[in-house]
Amino acid sequence: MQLFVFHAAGDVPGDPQAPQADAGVVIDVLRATTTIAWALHNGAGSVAAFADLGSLAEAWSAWPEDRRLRLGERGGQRLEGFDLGNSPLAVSADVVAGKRLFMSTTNGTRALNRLQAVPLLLTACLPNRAAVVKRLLQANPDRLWLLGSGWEGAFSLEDTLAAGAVIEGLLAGAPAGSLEWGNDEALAALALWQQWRERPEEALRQASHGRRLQRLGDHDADFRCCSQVDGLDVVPVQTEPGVLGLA
Ligand code: 3SL
Repeated sequence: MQLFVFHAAGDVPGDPQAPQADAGVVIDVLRATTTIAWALHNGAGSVAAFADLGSLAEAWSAWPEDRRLRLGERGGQRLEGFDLGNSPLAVSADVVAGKRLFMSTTNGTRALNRLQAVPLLLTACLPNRAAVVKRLLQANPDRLWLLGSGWEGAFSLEDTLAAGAVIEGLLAGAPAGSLEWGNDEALAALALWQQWRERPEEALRQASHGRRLQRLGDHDADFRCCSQVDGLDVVPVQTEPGVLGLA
């Protein structure tokens, strides 16, 4: 398995319709992929991810009213008129069970959109790291792309940190000699994780998006949730273009 890490959707090479990877993992630790994992764990039927709000509105209006919720965020804040913002704590079972979430966020859903044509597409966060690693080892793709969502095209510390955590898990579980570095970013991600693995919450808080969230208000519970490592046994998988579920 060749491992590649990209820091933002714009860094991914090639034609989005003909991706040169067998599997992709989208990561948005703060907070989109953490929210997706918790929503599906708490019984949401599926999460449909949209890069733009126009397509979201169209798809949402075609879905039965009693089985739909709109979840949206821009710049860290909930979108006007939406049912939910992008906090993993808001997607509790009483709110999301049996519903399709129509979701659009600043960076996470754009990253998902960029890898939509990859044959096996998963989302990862720190809480479901071990579950994602297990699924990847079972699938054993030749080329794996780990895509951090970044922030408006730029590097995000926390996403690359989690890419490093996934790589650490793969190195521990894969047969010796079966993993290959696809790019230097993958090696750098592992080094970043090794630096912070005992204090992930501190890393999230020091990261630029972590500081942005702290400026916006009290996000202590979100930081605690997003920095938990392992223990959440769900793997969001793209089941149809742009839609994630548990398969
Ligand atoms: O950028 C994104 O997609 C969001 O996850 C950002 S936020 O954490 O909800 O502010």
